[in-house]
Amino acid sequence: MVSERMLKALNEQLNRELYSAYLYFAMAAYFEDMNLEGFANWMKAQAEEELGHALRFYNYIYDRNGRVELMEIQKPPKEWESPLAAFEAAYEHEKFISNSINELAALAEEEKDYATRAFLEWFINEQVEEEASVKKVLDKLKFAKDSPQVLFMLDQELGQRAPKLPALLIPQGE
Ligand code: OFO
Repeated sequence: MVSERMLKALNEQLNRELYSAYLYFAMAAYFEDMNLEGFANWMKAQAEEELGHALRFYNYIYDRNGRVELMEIQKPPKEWESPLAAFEAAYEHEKFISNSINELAALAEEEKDYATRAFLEWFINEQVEEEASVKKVLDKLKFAKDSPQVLFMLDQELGQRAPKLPALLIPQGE
């Protein structure tokens, strides 16, 4: 059983993970509109992985005999100034999420909730990967500046990304 304080914090993180999925779906839609299908694919894969993160929190809350409480999901932006601006926003968002995971870990330590602290280890490592993968694209976009050729090549590259889906999210028949 987790404390009321810990349960509230876990439910808030579940909401942030759902917002992350929402944000990346919004970015995918922005790229679809620009006919940058590879970028859209990358963002959809990112959004799907975020649903996986949300599911981990959902399941963990029940594993600890808690109650999931779904909250309103904030509306994400619809447009960005450029692909670069979208990836800058994605990078800022990932840093925000890393920070909130760290705060959760600090709370678990303060509460001597070592099971939650251990559960969060996966997310601490995942955030290193999340920040790095967004930063990698961001750096390439900075390098591309306004070159349509480089943007096209990057679009091809980002089209290769496949999501790492948890079993529950894999559509039947695949
Ligand atoms: Fe992007 O890692 Fe979850 O939110």
